[in-house]
Amino acid sequence: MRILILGGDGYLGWPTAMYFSKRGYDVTVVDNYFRRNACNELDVGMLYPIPTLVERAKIWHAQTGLEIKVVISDLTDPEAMRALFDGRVEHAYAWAKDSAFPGVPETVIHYAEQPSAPYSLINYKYANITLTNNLLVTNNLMFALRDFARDTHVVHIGTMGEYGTPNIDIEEGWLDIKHKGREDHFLFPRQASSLYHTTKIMDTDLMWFGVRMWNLSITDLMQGPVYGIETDESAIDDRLKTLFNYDEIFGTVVNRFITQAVVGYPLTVYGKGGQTRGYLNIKDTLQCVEKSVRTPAKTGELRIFNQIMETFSVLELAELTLKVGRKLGFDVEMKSIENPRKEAEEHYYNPTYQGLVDIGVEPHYLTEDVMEGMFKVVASFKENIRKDVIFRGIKW
Ligand code: USQ
Repeated sequence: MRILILGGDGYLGWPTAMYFSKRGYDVTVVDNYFRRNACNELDVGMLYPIPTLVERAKIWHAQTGLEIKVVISDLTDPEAMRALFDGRVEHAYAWAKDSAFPGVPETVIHYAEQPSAPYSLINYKYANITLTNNLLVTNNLMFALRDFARDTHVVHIGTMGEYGTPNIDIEEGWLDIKHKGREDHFLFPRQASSLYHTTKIMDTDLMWFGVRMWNLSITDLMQGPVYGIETDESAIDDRLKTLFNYDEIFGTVVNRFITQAVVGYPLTVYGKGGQTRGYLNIKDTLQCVEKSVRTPAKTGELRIFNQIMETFSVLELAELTLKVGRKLGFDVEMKSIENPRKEAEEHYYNPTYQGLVDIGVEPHYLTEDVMEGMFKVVASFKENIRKDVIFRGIKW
């Protein structure tokens, strides 16, 4: 099966590319280096340097004999997107053993988005970059599918943040509503708490439009914050590790807390710490995406799964980090700091997350052992950790 991964250089994109390549899929990755460029521009630091996407594909090939084709292009340009489906000459590989157009992909995995809530609220300029990047890429994809590939299944990464923290149970994407004696089936009410999350709501709306108008087949995975570094495929060569951010802008909370613990920076619990979210290991992102690819949405279906394995409050995560860090001999403290975000710090949170398990996903959990493993990897790069990028206080 031919798989096209949009955003193949990111935290999830590169591990996904290796995962599918290893399992015999014909993988092409596309990226415009947005994440690397933004990290450089904003001077956020990363735990370790990573090779370019072409270098990674070559290392992967040298280690496994498998080919991951690389295209460097900006998918906010509709022609760049369309070239991936119709094989025009503009479709130029930055690296491929065989540069012939492989044909229309049977599956597209769409990660090509600005993924950070704080980035989207730095100022109006970054808000606009987030809006234009995320919405244009998704809309360009919808039209490329309409014109060239209506049978192609799309797996898109959405976010649990689309739902916000409502005072009712969160269903998997849809809700039956009874009103004045009549009943209908609607997208679950969405209320995002950042502009980034708002673009994901708009993505869902664009995709739902494409499904209704053109009978497209789409799976939208509402994912919670991801943690982790290693996957089975990266274990074969250190240079294949995914990028790892621990800064305020691109780092997610578990990865940040472990890094803070390693350098003795008091864990940055925002406000009361009662913010509860659903979390998952990066290995489970790969499993969830693969199961979704293997059991695709039907023609004319927008299928939504909540992609989380367990829920924690920020305080619970800080306490776990404290316990594991101290056990390993690190000098760990936690400190509540004024919350730079506008979000509920104490709230009801009861999401449903059964759909992915029903199609065969076997969850990993954030146990003390798993966290210990992450501590060891992060500690091996301790000398690279920059305390100055851990907190800068981007306000909502
Ligand atoms: N938090 C802290 N201290 C920190 C960092 C975060 O208390 O140092 C809190 C935040 O205020 C928030 C929670 O931890 O309540 C999660 O924050 P996060 O930065 O890990 O996650 P978030 O900004 O919500 O975004 C991340 C990913 C995004 C994805 C989202 C899933 O960056 O791409 O969509 O997780 S979700 O949170 O379910 O919307």
